[in-house]
Amino acid sequence: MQLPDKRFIASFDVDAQRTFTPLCPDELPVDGGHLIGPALNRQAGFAGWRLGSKDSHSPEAVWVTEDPDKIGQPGVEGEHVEEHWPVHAVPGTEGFELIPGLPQPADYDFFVWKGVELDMHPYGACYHDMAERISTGVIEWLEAREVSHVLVGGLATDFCVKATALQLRNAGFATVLNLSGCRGITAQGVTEALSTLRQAGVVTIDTLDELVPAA
Ligand code: VGL
Repeated sequence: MQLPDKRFIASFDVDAQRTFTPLCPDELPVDGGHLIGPALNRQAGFAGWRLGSKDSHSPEAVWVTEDPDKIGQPGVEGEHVEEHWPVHAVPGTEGFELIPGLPQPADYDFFVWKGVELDMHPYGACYHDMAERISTGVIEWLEAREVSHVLVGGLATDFCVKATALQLRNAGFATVLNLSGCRGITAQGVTEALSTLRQAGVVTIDTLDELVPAA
């Protein structure tokens, strides 16, 4: 895929947090999630801007469950929460931290902390609510800089990465999902996510070698 000048390209590290890796086995470990740092750093090298997001959840959130049968299952009343999950991404704990090798949040050009309210658990990083009414500012920030292309990676492919890529595509950005910089929770979830994303016009690439920088 041919890319424009770097200043029109942003790179997005979605929820690349230890909570979604085997470093935090009691939270929401995703196979290989701790290994994507180098791929995300390389991805950022194709872009003029680097954005990131973190899940930022209370252990008292309404969607918290310890029942393994409930994890990933719907059933919380209200429009802002779709599924139950174990406690994860709690500020002040190891799981909240970015995976090894990434910059600190303060070193990104733009950063989103999401899911702070007890009854809100958004997946996408562009809106605070599931109804996609309250912007986190990502889209407006990119538009203000006339960014046209967004390269996306992070955790997990089948939830927050998928939702963020769809939101960016629906906002009109040429959106590229870098599969070398993502890991998913389930194989079936990833297959379904990729199908949905491709139908929406998101370009998926297996490796960054498929990108051709501007001359
Ligand atoms: C995520 C499940 C629950 C994600 C967050 O970041 O993909 N998945 N919470």
